[in-house]
Amino acid sequence: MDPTRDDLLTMYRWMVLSRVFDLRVCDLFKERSIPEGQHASTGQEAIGVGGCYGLRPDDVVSPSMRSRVARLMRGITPKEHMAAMLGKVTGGVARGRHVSRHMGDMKLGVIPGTASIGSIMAVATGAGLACKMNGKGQVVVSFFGDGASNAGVFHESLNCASIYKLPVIFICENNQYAISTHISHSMAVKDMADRAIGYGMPGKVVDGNDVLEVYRATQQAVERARAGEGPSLLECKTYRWRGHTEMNPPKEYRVSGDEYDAWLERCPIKRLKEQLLRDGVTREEELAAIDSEVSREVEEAVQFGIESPYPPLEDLYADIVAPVGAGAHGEVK
Ligand SMILES: Cc1ncc(C[n+]2csc(CCOP(=O)(O)OP(=O)(O)O)c2C)c(N)n1
Ligand SMILES: [Mg+2]
Repeated sequence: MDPTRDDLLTMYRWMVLSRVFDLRVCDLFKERSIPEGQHASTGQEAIGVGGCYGLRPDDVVSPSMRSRVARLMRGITPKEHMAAMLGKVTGGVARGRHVSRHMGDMKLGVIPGTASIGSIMAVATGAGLACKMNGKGQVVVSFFGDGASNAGVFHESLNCASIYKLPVIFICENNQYAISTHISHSMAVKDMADRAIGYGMPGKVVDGNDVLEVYRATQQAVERARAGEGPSLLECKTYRWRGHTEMNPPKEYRVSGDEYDAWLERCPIKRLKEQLLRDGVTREEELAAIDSEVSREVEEAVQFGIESPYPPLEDLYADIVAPVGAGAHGEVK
């Protein structure tokens, strides 16, 4: 379970890809090239990466709005993802006809998102039931926000997953805000992970800005799930760096003046980088080479997206209703 040098550098690469992709999308949004509001994951990269790294290809992931990197790690390419952002026909299975935060691909085990906050947790729980029935030891990783954890569907999903001992790892990205509401106004407990007691499953508080801590906690929960012992709840504490969407100012409504700068200091990428250098795992030049390669890959993705065509008008109603006899689309294989 201890990550090798290769693992560490690959995790670093995913985190940088997430950051560069994210910030480029924010620029494109400001230039009005992107037709949807953007929910940036800047500052939260360690959760998606630590939660997905080391999963089996046949496992299932249910990304939240902020764990975009989960889709990339499961095999949706940066080109496809960027094209989806730009509403282009090359943007994955929905061919540019959805908002990209709902992007999924069941062939890659990525459950598409839903608009109603938290509701996807019920779908992830259902996928957990499918995994259990398949009997192949697959697990589901379900990402969601602190705001989502206050919705009724959180209770229904965790209760159901625990009763049936489903192999689901519930990962809360507690970035402390739901739009403009701070958790102190919406949560009666200090640690959301304490709620796990009520569902008879392990609950753990994790430093969400430490990719290795997220990775280790997830792997422990994955082992338990594969062994048929049921679900776990991980509360990854982190901070939302930007506005709820790129249409909102980043700093208004923060509860305390210095929290913002203090959290920026805890940047998960800076932290991993410092650790890798301190431990002699790598040198500045090797990390700089990864940074430039990632920037090039993102620029190629932007170019690809910009040059791709929009979906044809005739496609507008395609795939809304399955043709008779088409069979189930989107089952867990
Ligand atoms: C049922 C429902 N209520 C309200 C909304 C509007 N809404 C969209 S995102 C959001 C906040 C989500 O907060 P959180 O779960 O903490 O996720 P974060 O944005 O912080 O990642 C809300 C209230 C919604 N989409 N669905
Ligand atoms: Mg939140």
